[in-house]
Amino acid sequence: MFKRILIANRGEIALRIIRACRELGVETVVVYSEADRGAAYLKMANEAYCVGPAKASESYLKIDRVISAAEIGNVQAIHPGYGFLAENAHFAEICRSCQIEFIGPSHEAMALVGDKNAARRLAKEVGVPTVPGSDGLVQEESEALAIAHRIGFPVLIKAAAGGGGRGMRVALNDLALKSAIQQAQAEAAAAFGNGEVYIEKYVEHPRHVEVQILGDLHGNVVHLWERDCTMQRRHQKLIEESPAPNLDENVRRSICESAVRLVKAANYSNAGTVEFIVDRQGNFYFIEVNARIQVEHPVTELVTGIDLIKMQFRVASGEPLPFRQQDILTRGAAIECRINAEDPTKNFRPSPGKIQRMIVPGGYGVRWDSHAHAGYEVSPFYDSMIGKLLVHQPTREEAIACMRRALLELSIDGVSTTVPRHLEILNHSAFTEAGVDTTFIERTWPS
Ligand code: MV4
Repeated sequence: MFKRILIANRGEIALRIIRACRELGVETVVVYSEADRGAAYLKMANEAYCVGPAKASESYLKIDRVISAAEIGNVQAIHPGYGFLAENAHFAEICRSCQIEFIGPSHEAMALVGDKNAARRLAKEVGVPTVPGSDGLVQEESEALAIAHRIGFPVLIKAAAGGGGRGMRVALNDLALKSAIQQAQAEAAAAFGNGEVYIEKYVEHPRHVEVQILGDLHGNVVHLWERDCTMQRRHQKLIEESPAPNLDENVRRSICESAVRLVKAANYSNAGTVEFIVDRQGNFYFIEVNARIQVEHPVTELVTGIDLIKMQFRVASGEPLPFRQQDILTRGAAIECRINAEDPTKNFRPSPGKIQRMIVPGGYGVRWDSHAHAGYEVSPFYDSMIGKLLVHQPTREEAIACMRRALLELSIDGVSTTVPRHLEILNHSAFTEAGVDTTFIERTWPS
C-alpha cells in the first residue's frame, strides 16, 4: 500500500478520500484554492498546499501546480476524485511519467473510452448492444441523411469528445439534420478541440442505468451491480438508487455482464462506470464509460458492503481484487439524495453563501457524506453540492420511508437547498411506483 498520496480535489470527495486513507494508514496531502483556504476538512489531511486562486482553471485544473504540490509533498500517488482532472488522460500520463501513480485507469484505456465513437465501436466488437446509428464518424450531410432515413427520426448527433450530455443535438427531420450536423461539429470543435460527431437513433423516455466496475492490474474485472440514475435534471443527477427498481433480473445480469465485457476489452483497471439507457421495452444500450469514481459511488458501497475508495488504492498499489464475481452480492436497497445549495423554485439557481445553522440526520441506516458545517461558506466558484444523504434499508419502500424522515431531520439555514424538492419527489407516486424516465422532473415541475 502507498505511504503517502495527494488528493487533487476539494470538498466532499476530498474528505471522503482523506477518511479512507486515515483508515488505511495512508498519509494525505491535499491541494486547495484560495477560496477553500481554511476549510475544516483540510486540517484532517497531513499537509495542504495552495495551488492558486478560486477559479478552477487557475488552481484545481492547473496540472503543473498540482504536480509541483505532489513533488514537494513527496507522494507516491494522486487521487483525482471526480470532475477537475479526473478524466484527463494527459494528466494521467504526466503523473506516471513523473513516477507518481495515478489512481485510475491507464492513460491509454482512459483515452480509448473517452473517445465515445471508439468506445461505441469497441462495444459493437464485443457484442455489447449499442443504439442503432452510424458506423463510426459522420462527416457529410449526405451520409447523415442516409443514416437518418435508415434508422428513422428522431436522431441524436453526439460529439466523439463529448459526454455527460455535453455536445448532443436532436434532429427531427431532414431540414433540421442538415444544420444540426454543422452546428454540432462547430460546437464540438470549439468546446473540445475535436469536431468529430456520430449519429444514434434518439431513444425517447429512457431510464438511466449504470454499472459499477472494478479492475485490478492483473487483468481481473468484476462488476458491483447497477445504479439507477434516472432522476436527474439537465444531466445533473438528483437521486440515485440501487438496485434499479423494476429491472428484470435477466436484463440486470445481462447489463452487468456487458459492462464487464466492455471494460475488459478496453484493458481498463481501477474503478469505472458503464452507462446504459434502458427503453420502455427493457432493451438496453451502451452509452458511455465514465473513467472515474462517481459522486453516487456510496449507493453501491451500501448495497455491496465494499468500500470503493479503499479498493481504488488497493488495486492501484498492485494488490489483486480480494473477491471473485460470485462473492459480490447486494443486500437491501440504498438511495442517495444530492443536497445542493440551489433554489428548486427558481430553476435550481445556485444559492451560495454562509450556512448559518445545520442539523444533520443520523440513526439506523443513514449516511451523511459532507464537508459542510455551520459557519461553512458555500463558494460560488464550484458545484453547489453541500452533501449526499444516503439510506440503506431491507426494501425500497423502507428506504424511501427512511429517506423521508432523514430529509425532515436535515435542517440547513442560510442557503436554499434541494431538500424540499427531494421530499416532493419521494412523495410522488411516479417515483414510489418507479415509473419515471429521464424527463420526469422537467415534465412535473416545468421552469
Ligand atoms: C441518449 C439518449 C437517447 N438516445 N442517446 C445523456 C447523457 C449522456 N451520457 C447520454 N445521454 C443520452 N443519450 C440516445 N441514443 C438520451 C440521453 C439522455 C439521458 C441519458 C441518461 C440520463 C439522463 C438523460 C437525460 C437526457 C438525455
